[in-house]
Amino acid sequence: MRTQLSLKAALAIGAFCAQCAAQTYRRLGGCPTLGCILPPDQVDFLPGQYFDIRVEVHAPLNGSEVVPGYNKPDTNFTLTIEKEGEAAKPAAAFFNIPEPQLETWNFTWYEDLFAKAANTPSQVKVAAKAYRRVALYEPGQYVAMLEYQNGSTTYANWTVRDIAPSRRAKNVVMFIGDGMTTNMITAGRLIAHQSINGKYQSKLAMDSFPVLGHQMTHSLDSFITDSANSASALYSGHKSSVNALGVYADSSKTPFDDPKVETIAEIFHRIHGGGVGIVSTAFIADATPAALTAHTRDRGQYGAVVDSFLNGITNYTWTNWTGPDVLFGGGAEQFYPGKGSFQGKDYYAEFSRKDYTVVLNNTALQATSNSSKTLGIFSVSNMATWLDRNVYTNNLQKPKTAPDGSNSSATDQPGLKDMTLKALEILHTRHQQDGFFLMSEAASIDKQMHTLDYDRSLGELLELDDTIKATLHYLESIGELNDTLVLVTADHGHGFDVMGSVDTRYLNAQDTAREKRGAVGTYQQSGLSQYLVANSSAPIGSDQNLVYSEGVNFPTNWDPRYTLFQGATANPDRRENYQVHKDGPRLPALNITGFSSTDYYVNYVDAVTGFVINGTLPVSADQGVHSLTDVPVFSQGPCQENFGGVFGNVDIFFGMAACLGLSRTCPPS
Ligand SMILES: *[C@@H]1O[C@H](CO)[C@@H](O)[C@H](O)[C@H]1NC(C)=O
Ligand SMILES: *[C@@H]1O[C@H](CO)[C@@H](O)[C@H](O)[C@H]1NC(C)=O
Ligand SMILES: *[C@@H]1O[C@H](CO)[C@@H](O)[C@H](O)[C@H]1NC(C)=O
Ligand SMILES: *[C@@H]1O[C@H](CO)[C@@H](O)[C@H](O)[C@H]1NC(C)=O
Ligand SMILES: *[C@@H]1O[C@H](CO)[C@@H](O)[C@H](O)[C@H]1NC(C)=O
Ligand SMILES: *[C@@H]1O[C@H](CO)[C@@H](O)[C@H](O)[C@H]1NC(C)=O
Ligand SMILES: *[C@@H]1O[C@H](CO)[C@@H](O)[C@H](O)[C@H]1NC(C)=O
Ligand SMILES: *[C@@H]1O[C@H](CO)[C@@H](O)[C@H](O)[C@H]1NC(C)=O
Ligand SMILES: *[C@@H]1O[C@H](CO)[C@@H](O)[C@H](O)[C@H]1NC(C)=O
Ligand SMILES: *[C@@H]1O[C@H](CO)[C@@H](O)[C@H](O)[C@H]1NC(C)=O
Ligand SMILES: *[C@@H]1O[C@H](CO)[C@@H](O)[C@H](O)[C@H]1NC(C)=O
Ligand SMILES: *[C@H]1O[C@@H](CO)[C@H](O)[C@@H](O)[C@@H]1NC(C)=O
Ligand SMILES: [Zn+2]
Repeated sequence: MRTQLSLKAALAIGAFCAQCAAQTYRRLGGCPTLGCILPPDQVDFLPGQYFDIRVEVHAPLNGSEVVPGYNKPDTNFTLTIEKEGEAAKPAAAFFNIPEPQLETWNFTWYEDLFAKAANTPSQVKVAAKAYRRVALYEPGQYVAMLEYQNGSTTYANWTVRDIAPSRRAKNVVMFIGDGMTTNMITAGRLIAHQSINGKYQSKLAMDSFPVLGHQMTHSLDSFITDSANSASALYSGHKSSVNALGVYADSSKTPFDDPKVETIAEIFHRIHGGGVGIVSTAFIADATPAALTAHTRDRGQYGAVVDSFLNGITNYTWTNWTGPDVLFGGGAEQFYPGKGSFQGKDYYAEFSRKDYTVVLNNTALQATSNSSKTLGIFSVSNMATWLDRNVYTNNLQKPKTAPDGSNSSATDQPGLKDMTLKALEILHTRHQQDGFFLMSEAASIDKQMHTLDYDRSLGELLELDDTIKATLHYLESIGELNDTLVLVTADHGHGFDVMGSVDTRYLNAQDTAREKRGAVGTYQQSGLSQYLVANSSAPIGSDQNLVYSEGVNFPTNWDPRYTLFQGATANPDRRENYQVHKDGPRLPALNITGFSSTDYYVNYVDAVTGFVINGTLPVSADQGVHSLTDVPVFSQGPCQENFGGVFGNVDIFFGMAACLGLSRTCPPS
């Protein structure tokens, strides 16, 4: 009795220390105690949404969490589920599934920076079970209880939201400006729209949306998120850990067995047989597009991600996903046969075999039928930026970027607007009755912000805005605007802002760094924007054939004498001259021969006329990072009222799912 009580007390103390010591390094996110339930405490579900449950019991072998006399995990743990007001039942009985097999493994983790520096990982032994593809149908409160090690318990309180299965929107178009903040939108508006005496003569398309909200982007186990984690929250209503796509991260070795949660694309297809479009300017296996169909805790499993687009999750009983109607983006290296593709297979051929039309350039994209499923892959890696496709076009001459894997350059790439409009044409043609869900991502707002290329990042943001404008116009022309919920949001931010302007002629004429800094003008010396704004209906970079009521707005001059004094707060060592990089995207920092290859220094040829500014990040970082800020949510169409105010990123999923009528409050018969 005494021993047992002290063991229980020791387990409690171990759990307490896990929280206080392991702040930035964790044994397992979402599991502060030695008994883990995933999905963890405080999560919400859509009625009828499929998910897996993972339970793990941990026995620390060394490190700060060791419990005297406890060096192997209890294998006789039990999980019960209780619906509020009803009796608790063993989980397998509750879900009417066979009791899962016991699994065991071990893993190591670092408790803090000292442990990492000394290479003394703590070891943990694990006993675990996974309850696969279950669902909760009746709205209300549920308590999952894990009892382990003779008397220790972990609770997870779950809420099944009270969402009626009625459908209000036929279609959803979700725009994601990756990394896009209100500060970036403000800067984009400044350089692309004319104002007279402080009054704008035109505004962004986003500015016209009737409802504006803010979403909080925190993840399950860190307050700064990455795009995998945040996309999972946006599409599934479940926050996760950095690098995880559509799963809660467990501690097992394989990145494919983690407990999954069903995404909006999968549910929409399963319930309504609706059309799904996935469009991105990133390599298409990247996190934001990937999170719609992939279920892995490692976003780096690019080949498997591409396989999941086409085949869904093949190795577990999961949904009846059969591939999107439209998949457009970059990332050819995961498609042509070779070391980048899943099992070395030719994924152009795999898609063709399943009746996809495959297009590899913009000319072919525009000419292709509106009625077939279509795969469009337009470059190796990320697609070229708007600025390089439209202004500094020599930068498209980059060998080995062609999507066929040859040595040639990808010179005929569509922009986000071309891809999005074609996607809409196909989705509309194929899904007149059941509607569609389209996710369109401006990925390089984030990517160019990471490498501190503010001009390219803002160019991408303006291209997104132009795409939004064209989308609203197109939806109206086909009579679908009133039936379409249109959302514009981001997945997280970067600490970017504009603080004034820079007289680049003065800067270039000075000799020393301290003198060059005198070129920065703040407050009244910031003056007015010197970026020239096109004021016609067919300015640079626009599609001449597409008629809008107002002109699209991009600057016609990206190299004025007075530029923006702009920057982000998290940086590697870098040089700044506050001038557009005409020779291609920036490379602010790199590793230098003769020094440790994991330390990054200023790239001296980046911004030669500028001056060195030392970084704020660890020297192992060669680019900027994400930040804490809430990000905007613009909405219009059916259910727009559900997206005003301040809410969590997961609420976007619940809002879209509610509007599309995706909840099911009783099991399929
Ligand atoms: C396993 O747990 C059950 C109840 O939770 C208990 O009745 C049984 O004795 C335990 N078995 C072992 C081997 O500890
Ligand atoms: C961890 O697991 C591996 C393989 O499953 C095994 O060889 C090893 O002995 C285990 N380590 C500990 C400390 O249990
Ligand atoms: C735990 O034990 C392993 C194996 O002996 C050792 O390598 C590691 O440094 C130990 N960790 C701690 C925190 O003591
Ligand atoms: C579990 O704990 C109770 C008292 O807390 C004790 O009587 C019992 O022997 C323990 N069982 C095991 C298997 O340790
Ligand atoms: C979880 O549910 C249990 C049982 O209903 C309750 O006692 C506990 O307060 C709840 N915890 C939280 C954080 O809501
Ligand atoms: C799924 O199973 C197949 C056949 O065993 C295997 O080839 C493939 O690698 C597995 N996929 C993943 C993502 O693990
Ligand atoms: C575009 O792709 C088509 C085949 O789909 C090909 O015939 C044509 O040459 C390509 N054009 C360019 C500019 O690469
Ligand atoms: C696709 O639809 C658009 C808009 O309705 C139309 O202009 C275009 O000709 C169609 N393309 C093909 C190949 O049918
Ligand atoms: C769309 O809704 C607006 C406002 O409710 C209405 O004036 C308009 O006629 C509707 N258009 C169509 C095509 O239904
Ligand atoms: C550092 O640079 C060298 C060549 O300059 C390259 O081979 C190496 O991979 C780089 N290391 C890292 C960590 O990027
Ligand atoms: C500042 O940056 C330069 C260039 O990368 C580097 O040599 C120097 O060590 C940095 N200073 C500090 C304090 O990191
Ligand atoms: C999943 O596939 C879609 C499209 O083929 C069907 O419309 C759905 O009815 C189907 N769902 C189930 C549960 O079979
Ligand atoms: Zn990013």
